[in-house]
Formats: sequence, structure tokens, C-alpha cells
Amino acid sequence: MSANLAQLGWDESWSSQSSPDPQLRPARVARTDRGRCVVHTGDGTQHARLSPDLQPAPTTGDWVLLDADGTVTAVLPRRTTVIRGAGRNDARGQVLAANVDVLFVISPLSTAPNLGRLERMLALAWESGARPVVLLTKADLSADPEADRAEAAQAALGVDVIAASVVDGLGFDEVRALLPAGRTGALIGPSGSGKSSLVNALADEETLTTGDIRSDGKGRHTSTARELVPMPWGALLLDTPGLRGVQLWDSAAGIEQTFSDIETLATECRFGDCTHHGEPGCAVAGAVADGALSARRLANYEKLLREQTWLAGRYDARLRAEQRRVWKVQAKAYRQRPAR
Ligand SMILES: Nc1nc2c(ncn2[C@@H]2O[C@H](COP(=O)(O)OP(=O)(O)O)[C@@H](O)[C@H]2O)c(=O)[nH]1
Ligand SMILES: [Mg+2]
Ligand SMILES: [Zn+2]
Repeated sequence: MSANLAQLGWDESWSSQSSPDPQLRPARVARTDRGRCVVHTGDGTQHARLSPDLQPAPTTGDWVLLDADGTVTAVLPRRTTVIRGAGRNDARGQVLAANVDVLFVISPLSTAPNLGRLERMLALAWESGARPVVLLTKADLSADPEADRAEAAQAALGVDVIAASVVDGLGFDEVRALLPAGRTGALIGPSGSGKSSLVNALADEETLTTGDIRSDGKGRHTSTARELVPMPWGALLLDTPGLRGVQLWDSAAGIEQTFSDIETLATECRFGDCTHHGEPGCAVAGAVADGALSARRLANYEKLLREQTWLAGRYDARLRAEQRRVWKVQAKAYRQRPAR
């Protein structure tokens, strides 16, 4: 196994799923672009065409197999998948990244942490299968980063919360510690929250100390949408384009994990089908009354659950519509079958 492939995250488990065909070379997708993509291979970065019938469409972070012509012929099964909803009135999902180990959920400290948005992004993050970590960027702009960290932690149960700043390098060591060589981190968060700045700063700090600068003077890490950037210490960081709004997509398990405190409280309600709206013996309402649970958090939980229910209904409707199309095609083929 070449050291470069290992730094890209290739391991025994990937090679056992791969093809024994020595003509096929593994590569990691750095970026996709209608019908083409950029891949990192064991010996450099290159453009690659996609074979016409390739399913699923490769996404950033995918492990793929290249044939002798450098065409992508297979996408290996994903370990983790970051998917968001395509839009408010759209039941489709958009795959943002694959095979992410640590998903950094970004909230900038240019304002107080937006706990509702954090919870929404955490539901998506838990659903992905990657380990979520909250990263509070632009900590230099906060009067009290420690207080902001404590506040964000209330919305991020079981999740590390790190304050970071590219101005003074705060939090860099913690980010590096979460990403040993061969690990892949990704950042999701609103546009303008400092994602690209952080990726560039982490990539360049050691680039400067090791004197590894391109001869044409251009930065090696000019930011391109959803680019998988190799870090100098052997990990990879995936920058995603800014998300204007994060729509959920099939995030029932992610919501459950994000609001595990409420889910646990609900098991103590007197009625099994308690809606937590005025029933006697409601443990959830009790927790709100004695201050253990914030009314804001409960309201956001209910909002995300309603969105999820709506989506699940739409999603089922879409599957039924697709099934009807299949039946129509089959019926037509049957009518048009050659007479005996
Ligand atoms: N004060 C401060 N500004 C930052 C920091 N990180 C990024 N910015 C600024 O925030 C703006 C948006 O940053 P950018 O990295 O493009 O955000 P992205 O859209 O999430 O990739 C830029 O003007 C950056 O200079 C930081 O740690 N501290
Ligand atoms: Mg950016
Ligand atoms: Zn209840």
C-alpha cells in the first residue's frame, strides 16, 4: 500500500472491498464537475471522466476505481454520507460529501451562537454516520468565547465544542488532534462563517514552516467548491460551499440523537402517546417548568420533527410516483410485445 493512498484514507477494509483487477486503480474524489471530476491518486491529482452508466454519481470524498484510461468505472460503497434536503418544497436529497470521519458543524462567534440552527445541523451530522463536532469560528470577535462555548454545549449533547480563530490559531491543535493522518474531516455551516479561511489556515501554517510553496507563487489550496484538501500532517479537510439554509433529509435518527434528552424524558411521561401539550404526568413539560429543559429547545425539536414527518410523506409519494412510472413502462412494453 503506498503511503500516499494511506494518507488519503485508504485502508485494508477499502482494499478488501475493491476489485482484485490490477488494471483498476483506487482514487479519492476531490471535486465533481458535471460529467467529470478531479481525483487524488497514489501518485498525484488528476482529472477523470466518468463512465456513462456510473451509479451512484460520485461525490466529494468518494473512493472510486479508475481504469487504465483514467476513467471512473466504479464508486465504492460509502461508509458515511452527508445529505441535506434539496429545498423547502423539494423531497429530494443532495449528497454533500462521502466517507467523512469527523463532521465539523460551524457556528461563527461574530454573533451569539444560533442554537436552533446548530441543532438542525447536528441532526444532519448525526444522520451522516460521521462524528459531529461543533466548531465556533471567529472566536476573536467574541467578548467571552468561554461563555459562548458553554451556551453552544447546551444544544450539543455528547458533542465536543471547540472555539477557533484564524487570527491567533486558537483551536487548531484541537482540530488536528481529532484528525490523525488518513482521517477525513468536513465542515458544514452558513456561508461567510469562516470555513474556507480555516481550511486554508490549517493547510498553510505547516506549508510555510516546511517551505513547501509552489514555484509559480500561487497558493496550493485556492478554494474551490467542495474540495477535499490534503493537510500537511496527512489528514484531509473537505470544505463545503456555504449553505444558505440547511434542510433536513431523512433525519429521523439524527433528530433522535440530537434531542436524546427529550426522548429520554418522554419515556417517563404517564401516557405512552403523550404530546407534551398539557397532559397530566408529562415529564417533558415538568422539565421545562423546573428549568431543566429550555422551551426553545423543545419547540425546535417539535419543529424539526414536523419537517421530518412532512418530508417522509413527500418522499413516500415520490417513490409511489416512480413506481407508477415503472409500471407504465412495463405495461407499454407488454402491449408492444411482438405477437407470436
Ligand atoms: N475575525 C475573523 N474573521 C474571520 C475568521 N475566519 C474568517 N473570517 C472572515 O470571514 C469572512 C468569510 O470567511 P470565509 O472563510 O470565506 O467563509 P466561508 O464562506 O464559510 O468559507 C472573510 O472575510 C474572512 O476574512 C476569524 O477567525 N476571525
Ligand atoms: Mg467558503
Ligand atoms: Zn409528555
